[in-house]
Amino acid sequence: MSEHTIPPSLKPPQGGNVDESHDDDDNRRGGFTTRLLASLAVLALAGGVFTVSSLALFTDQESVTGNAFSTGSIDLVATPATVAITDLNMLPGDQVTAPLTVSNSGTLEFRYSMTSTTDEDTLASNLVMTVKSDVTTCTDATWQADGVVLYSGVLGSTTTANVMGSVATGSQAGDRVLASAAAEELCFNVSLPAAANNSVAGLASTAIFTFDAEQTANNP
Ligand SMILES: [Ca+2]
Repeated sequence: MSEHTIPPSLKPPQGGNVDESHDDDDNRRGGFTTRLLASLAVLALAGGVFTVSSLALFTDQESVTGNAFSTGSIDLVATPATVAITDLNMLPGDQVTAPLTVSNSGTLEFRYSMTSTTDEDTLASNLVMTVKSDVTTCTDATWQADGVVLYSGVLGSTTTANVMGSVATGSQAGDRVLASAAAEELCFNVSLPAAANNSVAGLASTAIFTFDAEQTANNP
């Protein structure tokens, strides 16, 4: 850095009238001293900036990448999606049997419950529906051979009949647990008892089966 030059305005007065009073002399000296100190302070600051920028430092920086987040999903799939079981023009003593597969297509384990809602109550309350798991062959002839009875009762009701488990959050009796990507086959059998009489002749009832799934984790 080149040598700093003190501006003439900051230099002490040269010569001057020796007859001037000491007070004036002192004021000029005081003003000069103040201006000189201020100027030196500015020069010192400027010099300081040059000094910092000329330092060489060792540094390091490390980045931790990939801190990703996502949420899981609950996705119950019932197959078939419609007309899982049907029988028209039934007579007393008739039955129909058909499988329905419940799959977990989400990424999280879930537990599910099932209800049945019908569009009338008379025939629905006379039809007997049985739902079983673990049936080897789900047909009229073989559905009773093995498996576990999950439900046996009316086909449903207009006010919604509970078939298995509970739609209430949390684990209740009858709730069924399925891991992600798992599936289970339910075997449905609907019969019109041989004792059915003319009071249910000529009726029709359609049921909607509703499955409700909920996460099992953080949901005791
Ligand atoms: Ca539940």
